[in-house]
Amino acid sequence: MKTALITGITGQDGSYLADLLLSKGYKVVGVKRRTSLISTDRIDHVFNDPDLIMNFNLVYGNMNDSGCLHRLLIEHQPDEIYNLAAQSHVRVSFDTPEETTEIVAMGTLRLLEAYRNICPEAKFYQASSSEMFGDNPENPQSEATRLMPASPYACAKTYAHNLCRNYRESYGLHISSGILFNHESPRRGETFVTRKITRAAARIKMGLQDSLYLGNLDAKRDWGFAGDYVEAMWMMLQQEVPDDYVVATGETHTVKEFLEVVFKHAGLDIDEYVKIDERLFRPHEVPLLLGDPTKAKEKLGWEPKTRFEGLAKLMYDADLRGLVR
Ligand code: NAP
Ligand code: F7E
Repeated sequence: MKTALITGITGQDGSYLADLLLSKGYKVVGVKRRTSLISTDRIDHVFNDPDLIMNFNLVYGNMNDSGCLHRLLIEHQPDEIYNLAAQSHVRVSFDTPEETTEIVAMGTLRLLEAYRNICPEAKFYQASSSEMFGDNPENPQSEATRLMPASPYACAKTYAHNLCRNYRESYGLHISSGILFNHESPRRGETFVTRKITRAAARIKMGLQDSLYLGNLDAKRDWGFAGDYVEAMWMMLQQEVPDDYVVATGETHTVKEFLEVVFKHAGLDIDEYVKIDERLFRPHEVPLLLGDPTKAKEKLGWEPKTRFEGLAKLMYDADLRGLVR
């Protein structure tokens, strides 16, 4: 039985990846930081399933604590390591740049050092991001596109991305980075724009909320479904040769288009409920992200199954179901 260690287990991707690996018969070690409130909502279903919980081990750990990361790798000797932990909110990274850098950049360095010293035979996945393309107007963006990060979050991810390539080349380690474009789901954090919209629409529909404040509606993103994207992560670590891959749908849409699909599906009038709040604009916006997933398709055989409209509708439906339950 293979053992996979996942940092960021309580996050959106950590939870989908745990589902996938448990379904494939892995033993999963999920690393969770201590929080003052319980933060395991996204993995509670694993605890409630006697078959899954047998192979699941939730352990405390923190990307800021080298000793702890070393101890976890010594104790669990993983075959695969998925580094998903992050302060992942771009807007918030402008407010907490040092904390973001500590977790995303230095945290990755700490984990890589533990990995190369303790279990260098393992395979390592790094959660890189399309935000690294930032200010580069070239599109669609591929593995060859120059990185021009435009936020503290993206700068920290770029450091971690470069470091992973450097460790792969310097020490011959099996490290692959997935340059993932935005991916969403009913488990998406409530302050990211897609979930903010679907949650608000469901609450408005149920009479629990009377307005939705948003920032820049013109930004364009390449949005896919998180459940599809964790499959690409796993596929990367099944390759003989490690490499970097763009994971995207190859379609881009504005925030306004997402809003329109959701409000139409909900039977709501945008003009009646949606207001623009200048405070939600960013100090520096990334105007357009559009990925070219050709390499992932050709080398991994990966393709997205869920498309833009279907994604928006399934997220709204899930939020509505959550309220009428
Ligand atoms: P997420 O929902 O924000 O999850 C982040 C996870 O990291 C949470 O489990 C969080 O724990 C954990 N974490 C934060 N600080 C930590 C620390 N100091 N030590 C240990 N764990 C810590 O993010 P996601 O959407 O699942 O994304 C997963 C990864 O992919 C992230 O690295 C993100 O930057 C990257 N990424 C995401 C996207 C996307 O569109 N979703 C696209 C490209 C790349 P708490 O639950 O305690 O906060
Ligand atoms: O913003 C605009 C905002 O916060 C998308 C992270 O997972 O994907 C994510 O980063 C767009 C931006 O995601 C609001 O200005 C308008 O243009 O949902 P978001 P993000 O910044 O693209 C990348 C790939 C990651 O790696 C990150 O970890 O929507 N927008 N109005 C808004 N955004 C938010 N959050 N809230 C608004 O009210």
